Amino acid sequence: MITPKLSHEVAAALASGDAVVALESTIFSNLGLPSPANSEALDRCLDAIRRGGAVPAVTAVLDGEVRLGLEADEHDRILGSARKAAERDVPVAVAQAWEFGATTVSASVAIAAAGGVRVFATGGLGGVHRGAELTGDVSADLDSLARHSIVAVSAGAKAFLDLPRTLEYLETAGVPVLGWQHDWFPAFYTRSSGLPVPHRVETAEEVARVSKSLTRVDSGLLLTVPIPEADELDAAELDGVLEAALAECDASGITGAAVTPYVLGRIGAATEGRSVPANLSLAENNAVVAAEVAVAIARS
Ligand code: PSU
Ligand code: MN
Repeated sequence: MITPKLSHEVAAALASGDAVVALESTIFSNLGLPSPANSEALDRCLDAIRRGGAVPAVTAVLDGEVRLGLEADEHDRILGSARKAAERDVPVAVAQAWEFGATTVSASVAIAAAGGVRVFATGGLGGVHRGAELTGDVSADLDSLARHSIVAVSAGAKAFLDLPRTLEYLETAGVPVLGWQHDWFPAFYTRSSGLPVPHRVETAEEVARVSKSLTRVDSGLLLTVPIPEADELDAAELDGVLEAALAECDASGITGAAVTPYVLGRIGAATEGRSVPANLSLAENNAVVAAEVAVAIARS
């Protein structure tokens, strides 16, 4: 089992029962957002969590060490070039002393839970890919929520996934899916996928109560938060871009873990960069809600 190394601030917060929110590092690395938007995204998420009265805990593997919370002068290290580390890659990243393993949702959730952090914020969850009936490509993010004690906050799942199957998978895995003051499963850049979310919640206290009543010790839940209205992109335009980008992946043999960085790059180019402020806005907004939930859990 891993024992993550805690930052001084995270260790102090956990010792006194204060609110902590874990963040992944893939979205802030070169695999997630382009520079300098990645740096702005990180600052906005860290600030949002602090303003909400919680302590941020960025996860990463740095020089082969599993980290939960970074010291202030270390945050720059996650903005650079990275090797993507899902949960199953973490032991390898440690054994081979990777300089920077950028943790995905599955790795971050595992590290947060191992360190005793109960709330996690990200942009969009991985899920069931389109065509998964042939490729079998289902993100480890989904199972990780079923196996670790965590409240994961996201703007739904990544836009180019098969969202109906992603929701079906979460149902099969026994992961409660909640909608934050919203009836619809969000589609990342847009507020609604047109698919109803199984349960709507109105307050952080309600989420805290759900998290205390999970039926298994090591299990989590997904709290979906729609992107703020002002920053939403046009759904019809996005659909066209996604279809084209996925067709390019097929044509040029881009598969597996490489699909996300490629498609995100194409969306950025095709929307003339409008996807980037949208991505920043939803990530910050998720951090705001996650901090509120972490404070409610700490008080309850
Ligand atoms: N969504 C984004 N940008 C990202 C990711 C998701 O908008 O960079 C990352 C997250 O770290 C997520 C991972 O956990 O992609 C899922 O990758 P895969 O589909 O290979 O499991
Ligand atoms: Mn995959």
